[in-house]
Amino acid sequence: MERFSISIEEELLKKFDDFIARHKYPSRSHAIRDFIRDALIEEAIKHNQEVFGTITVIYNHEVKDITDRITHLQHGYLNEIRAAVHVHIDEKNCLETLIVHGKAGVIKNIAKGLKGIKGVKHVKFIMTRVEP
Ligand code: NI
Repeated sequence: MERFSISIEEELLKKFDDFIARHKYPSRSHAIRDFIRDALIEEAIKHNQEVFGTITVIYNHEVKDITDRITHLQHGYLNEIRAAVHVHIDEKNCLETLIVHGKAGVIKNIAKGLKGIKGVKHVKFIMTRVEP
């Protein structure tokens, strides 16, 4: 590991230390490494790099043709959708989580496509990638 020192305003450092305590980071170094990775991942997403992610969808399966529409959309992304898990929430509602891998822009399009299907109640996605 390399070491480096940084200059920081006293008040900002105090806020940082409080943040670290609230978020249970074991050290300042650990927190800073986490922030750097976050920044690199955000930049990679902006530049449409390859990412891994999950897309979680909540929908009412009683809405006409919704299951077919969701399945049809997924078949359009054979290379990106690596796995899918389905859970029946109650009589009407389903939760499906897709594990995806591909260009960030394509992953966003999958999420947008799902949002546009009638009967879909909520879509949430996260993207990440391996950084050193
Ligand atoms: Ni279901």
